Amino acid sequence: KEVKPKGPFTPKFEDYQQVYNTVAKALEEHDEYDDGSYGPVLLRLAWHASGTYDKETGTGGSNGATMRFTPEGDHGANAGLKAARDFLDPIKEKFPWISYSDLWILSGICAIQEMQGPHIPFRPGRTDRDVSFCTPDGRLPDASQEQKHLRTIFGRMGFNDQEIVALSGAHALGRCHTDRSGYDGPWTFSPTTLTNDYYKLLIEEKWAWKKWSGPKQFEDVTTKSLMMLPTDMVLIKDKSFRQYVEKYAKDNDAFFKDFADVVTRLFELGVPFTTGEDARWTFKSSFDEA
Ligand code: DDH
Repeated sequence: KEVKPKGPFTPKFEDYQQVYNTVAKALEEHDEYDDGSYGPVLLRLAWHASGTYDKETGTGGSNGATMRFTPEGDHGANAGLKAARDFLDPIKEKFPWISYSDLWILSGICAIQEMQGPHIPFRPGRTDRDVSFCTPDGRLPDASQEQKHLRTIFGRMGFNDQEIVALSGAHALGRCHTDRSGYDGPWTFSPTTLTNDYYKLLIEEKWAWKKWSGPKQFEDVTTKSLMMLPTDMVLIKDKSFRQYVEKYAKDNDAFFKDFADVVTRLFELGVPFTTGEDARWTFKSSFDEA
């Protein structure tokens, strides 16, 4: 006979791991999407939920999941992220006790780990907020800009040059869509596996302006099948950024370590946790030994 727990349900690590496993299974099942995975767009959802943080006012960040609402959901930078939110809806229905904001971050972590990236520690504690907490447009980076813009946008979140470069390695994953950002194509030849190829390609390939009527972007001269945004190229033009591109191009372990550290911080921006950093958990991925 089933024994129902008394009082409110307090989810534990095992419960969150079950959500993780369900996201991982859905990723595997829906391999018809894009390059074979919803992983990149799930990661982008978690990043755009978090990257609105402003350290001066404490507004924005991954607490709240306010991208569910207009106007934030309609901000240009968030075009296409409905695909990720819709993907997660059935999972939210299955686990009604988890907040959207915890679910989006947990799913971003799941996406990274299931695309063979490093483990990203997680702690719950995000609560969903109403439309009045939507952030103003313009807090996320604009791909047509230069180093000054990158330092302003990421500086507002609290990140330095090394952290900007480490975070940008996420562009090993996924692609640009003409019907979303206007840009077109993937950055690497393996857009559903996290590697340091983004840095290697930046340094080793020859890049030239793509000749087309779309927004200004770069293409690789050899195959013309890869792309870089103007903001990506800034990372090798600017001396301070470039030293980290060179470091990560040479050393995938160093990239994975720094990426895990900075993404952990990114995903916790603006969250009023009642637990300490020692309360973070690490989810088991499909690649880990049972
Ligand atoms: Fe990004 N990104 N991103 N990005 N991003 C796009 C796609 C993806 C910028 C612009 C774009 C980060 C930083 C930057 C991912 C993760 C991360 C697209 C294409 C544009 C444009 C969208 C589309 O058309 O569908 C700019 C500018 C910056 C910057 O200035 C540094 C960071 C920090 C991350 C992260 O995750 C930590 C991912 C993943 C994608 C692929 C999405 C997809 O659907 O595929």
